[in-house]
Amino acid sequence: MKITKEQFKKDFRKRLREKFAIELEDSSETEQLVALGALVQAYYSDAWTDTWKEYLTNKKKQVYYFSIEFLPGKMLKSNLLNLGILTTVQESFKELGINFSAVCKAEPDMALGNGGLGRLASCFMDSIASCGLPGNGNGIRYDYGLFKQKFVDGYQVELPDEWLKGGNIWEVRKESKAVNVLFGGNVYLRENHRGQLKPVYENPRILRAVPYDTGMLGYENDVVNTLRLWSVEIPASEEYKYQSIEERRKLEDLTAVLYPDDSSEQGRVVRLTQEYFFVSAGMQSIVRYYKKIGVPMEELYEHIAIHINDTHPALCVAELMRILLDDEDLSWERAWDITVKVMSYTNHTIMAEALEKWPVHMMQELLPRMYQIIQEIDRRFLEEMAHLADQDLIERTRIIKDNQVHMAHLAIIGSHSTNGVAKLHSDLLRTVVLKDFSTLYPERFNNKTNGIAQRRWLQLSNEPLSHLLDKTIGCSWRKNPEDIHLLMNYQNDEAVLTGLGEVKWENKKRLADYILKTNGVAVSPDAIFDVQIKRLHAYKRQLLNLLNILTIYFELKDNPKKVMEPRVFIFGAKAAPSYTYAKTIIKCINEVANMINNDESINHRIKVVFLENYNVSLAEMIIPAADVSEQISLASKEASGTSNMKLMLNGAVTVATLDGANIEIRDAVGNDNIFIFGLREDEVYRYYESKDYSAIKTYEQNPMLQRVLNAFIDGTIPNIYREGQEVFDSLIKYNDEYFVLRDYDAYVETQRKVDATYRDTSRWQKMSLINIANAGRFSSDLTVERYAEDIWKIDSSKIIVGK
Ligand code: GL7
Repeated sequence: MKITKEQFKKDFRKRLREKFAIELEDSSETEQLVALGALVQAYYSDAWTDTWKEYLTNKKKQVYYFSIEFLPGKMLKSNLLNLGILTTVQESFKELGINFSAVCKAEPDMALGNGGLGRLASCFMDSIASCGLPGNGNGIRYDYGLFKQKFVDGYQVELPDEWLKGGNIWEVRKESKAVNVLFGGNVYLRENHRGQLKPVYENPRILRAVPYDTGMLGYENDVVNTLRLWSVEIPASEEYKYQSIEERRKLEDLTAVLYPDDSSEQGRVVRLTQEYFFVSAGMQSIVRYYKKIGVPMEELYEHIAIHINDTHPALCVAELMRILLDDEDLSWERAWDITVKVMSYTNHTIMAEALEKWPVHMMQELLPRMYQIIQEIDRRFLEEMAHLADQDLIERTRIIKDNQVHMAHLAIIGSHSTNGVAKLHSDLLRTVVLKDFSTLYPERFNNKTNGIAQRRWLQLSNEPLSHLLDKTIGCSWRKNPEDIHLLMNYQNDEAVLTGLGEVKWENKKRLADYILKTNGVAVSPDAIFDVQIKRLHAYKRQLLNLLNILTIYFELKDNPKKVMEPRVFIFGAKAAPSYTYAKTIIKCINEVANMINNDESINHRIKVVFLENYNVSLAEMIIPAADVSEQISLASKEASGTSNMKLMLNGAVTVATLDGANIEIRDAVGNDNIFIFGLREDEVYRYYESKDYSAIKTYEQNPMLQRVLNAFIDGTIPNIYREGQEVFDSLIKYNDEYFVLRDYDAYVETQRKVDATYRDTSRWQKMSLINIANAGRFSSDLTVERYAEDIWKIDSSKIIVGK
């Protein structure tokens, strides 16, 4: 949109008065934020209405992305950028004497997700709108986002994230679109007057699902799609049943927290309830909308695509069947045919715990109608496959077995597409993890390598680099991410390389200031900034990083004159509250940091910094400042990774195992511009088969490794009496499940190469440039276009929205 500064300033003052009966001069940053949010919303409200009307009148096929997590972070700057008024607002604020960054800071981070999976969903929302694709998100409006992490004596402490306390400036409550969702009770089938079998519900618990919609703005294209998040309420008709506050609260708590503690049965019931809650509400609202376009139910798949993001929304399959059978009177065969054509599924991990299974008794009690339908899907699956010779295969792939409902099986059998999120991951799905299914349905399997929204991860979070790119290769990269490749023409241009160095230094300085403020540790922007930011998980091997840090530390202690570049090791990671081993690692990193940072004898050559409360906003500050990107998961375990792409785009050079999307990054930049080390995935599998890995042997044969590991248990690292032993045991007594020791030597050696390469400044800057220049292919715009074309069959070509 176009707006002059004068007009904007007038509008803004007016909004402040309308909202708070206040003059600009007396307003607080939060009031300014709320007024600006309301104004921005007013600016895009026409485009929002035009967008859905356009979809409606042209009966455009739309995708609905069902995800139990969305992780948008702050949305103000992104909305301003996409509306095309970011600079206007920044300049106007300056003229008004308002601190724009402080206003941005006042916005809470919307963190309705844990990590990569939720963030990917939000990158997709941005890209779907920016590519002009008709698509919407469907999820849960949690009252509390992902916990706030604090460190107390080096331990992780979790505090509630009350992100809604000051209200959410972007959401619109859609009272009129509320639906009821039924749980529990008894369900039996009875013949109606037309001879059809229909369910009769006895004593169900009825919950009201109220949607809150948020506009998802496309980049300078007047498209505004919808993210619909559901919140639970008690329906008026049921009020009388919940007279005590406690009973009410128990119900209302259903959408309170993002990840109920699944170590207890009660927590697991809440989680399953949440899953059905947002699936049923979303599905009902889609069908209601569909009926408005006035096309027969049989053609549903020509107008609607539903995407199941990981197994959490897998009940979409059974719920659509329920609606088509029970409410729309379709035959099973017709309903099934439609359902399979409508649904598609993405698998995001090969870790077994993520392939959800629910006990039969739980599903029966909580979701009796769902269970009946799943039983019938299972029965018909067995019938359909009965002709196959391999009866074991059928047993392995059926949905209900061992008294459990296998949600991934439901998702695969009930959809036309199953994809992994990087080439290697998709290959492993086909050949190992879901091999049986790919034997049954080879045509359903495909790969869609993840991507990242480059608007947020470059244009917004790294303005200095963006300006340098504009100056060097023009501005087309802002719309067409692959145009960043033009930067390759400057790989030997001294001025550009120096410019890149200056940009990086500026970003490092900003991060250094933040580190000093938050951690009280002084670090120099001249040091290598070595970054590992991701959830804390044993397979991601933050521990391997720590072992290398200790190695360097001991080398420095032995030889204070050791030739090496100063380095700052930066960590950001949250551990799941019930994952004690991950918390142990956090404590160990923090204690090593204390020990090293306070040891004057090594002359500040290395520093270790663990930043608290890693989230989207913090990522936006760390990533532009990174020199080295640590992507060191055990090969085969990280499905894709997406911080690897963000760091590369910002000029960090990757130290990586050949895992997930690291392989595609290697292919993009070439072996000379990345540091690859460690076991390959086939070697990992060979070890699993041969069972001849001995961690203790590795330990015994390597004196430095011994010294490093002993430091965990001999008091060298202070204050980790219990934790040190736990780490030591995990490696030695329990034989090092993630081959940390096996990869130790290779990793230490590679880090030495990193050090030597960094010393050659122009070589390093060239590597950095090549990484930036080749990151365009990891734009989520391209990823969603592939989903749109191959899986969802939706298109943007004819969209002409608004003016
Ligand atoms: C994840 C994968 O672990 C990660 O590798 C991938 O990039 C991401 C998005 O596809 O999905 N799976 C998962 O359960 N989480 C992830 O981040 C939390």
